[in-house]
Amino acid sequence: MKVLVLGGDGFCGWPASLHLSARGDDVVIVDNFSRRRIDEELGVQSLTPIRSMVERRAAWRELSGRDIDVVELDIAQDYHGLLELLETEHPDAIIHYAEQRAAPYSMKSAKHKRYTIDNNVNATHNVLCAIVESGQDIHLVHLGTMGVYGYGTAGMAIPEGYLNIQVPNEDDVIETEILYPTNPGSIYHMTKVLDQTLFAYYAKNDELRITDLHQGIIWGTNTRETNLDERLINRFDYDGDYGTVLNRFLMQAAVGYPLTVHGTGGQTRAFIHLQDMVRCIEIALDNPPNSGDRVMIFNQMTETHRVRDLANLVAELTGATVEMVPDPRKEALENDLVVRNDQFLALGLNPITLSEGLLREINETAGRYADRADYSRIPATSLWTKNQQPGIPSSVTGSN
Ligand code: USQ
Repeated sequence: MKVLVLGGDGFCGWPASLHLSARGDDVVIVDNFSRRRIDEELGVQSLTPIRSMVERRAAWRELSGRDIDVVELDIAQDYHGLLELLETEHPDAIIHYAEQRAAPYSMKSAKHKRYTIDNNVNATHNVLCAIVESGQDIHLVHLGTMGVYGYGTAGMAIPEGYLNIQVPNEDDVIETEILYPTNPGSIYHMTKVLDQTLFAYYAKNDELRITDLHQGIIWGTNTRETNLDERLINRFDYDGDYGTVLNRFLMQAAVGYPLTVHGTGGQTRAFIHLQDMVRCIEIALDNPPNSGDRVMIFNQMTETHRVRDLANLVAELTGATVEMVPDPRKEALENDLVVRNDQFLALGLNPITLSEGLLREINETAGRYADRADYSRIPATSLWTKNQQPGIPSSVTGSN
């Protein structure tokens, strides 16, 4: 099938593009390369040496004999460019990753809040509007987040998007189904909540076929395809804005820096390995809803863990030290989390477990690249959490 991957240069978009191309899909990457510019703004860079899109494409062509087209386009700003693209390409499906995805980045200042809202909400609405205006029957697969449900203790297993409720009426009880009540913890997470409402409307009003994937925190860096050649390597973020918790702990352990546990580390979150993410995308593409159906929602996660348990596990495996630092975020310091993910399991997802994959991840990614890294290009501040410098690291003496 022909698939447009919006945001195909990013941490999830690039491995997904390769995975779909490898299985025979005709892939077109659409990206404005904003993620690379944000690295410059923050003064950080991927630990792994990611290549330009030109080099990435050439390497993939050489290795697989397959071509991935690339279109540079800002879908949040250039609606007509996007519409024209749909009219030229006639895709069967669109995968929408083209959103600013870091919660801490979205909370940095009024400018970052406004950028995140403008970019993410406009991008999503432009895609929906352009599908309708093009008159084509395109399946839209969107990368949402588990964060739309919020991180209080629900006291129940979080269902896949919808909640059956009973509302007491005068004489009887009305049974109905609603979207699970949202409780976003950042401006970024709120944009995914707003996306959800846009999807519900367009599925109802225009009968668009939409799948929304409520994804947990990714761990791991590479997939079968990105591992084929160093020129295909995926990005690895470890800084306080874009580095997600487990990958950050792996990097901190690799350079002999204390693992920065926020608060008590009692935050429980949902996780999924990057390889399982690309498999989920494939499953979602192959199992679209019908026109007129409600939005199809999957919980795209495989395990839940408490942050301090993960830190202790990494410390045990690597000998790293753990440091509790004041939490720079406004979030519950302790929560329980139980999540349903029956749909992906029923459709054939066979997840990589943290207990089998973590050691490999330590050796093959964070450890390998941190060993080769020139520490002067790893700003020490990027390993701290905001305004907190734990004990002076012995190996990271570089800068800041
Ligand atoms: N945390 C630490 N120490 C650190 C970094 C983070 O204790 O050095 C804690 C945070 O305070 C938080 C938890 O770890 O309680 C998770 O933080 P994170 O940065 O790994 O994840 P988050 O900000 O929630 O966002 C990430 C992705 C986002 C995705 C989301 C899925 O950046 O794109 O939507 O995970 S979820 O968390 O399930 O909503």
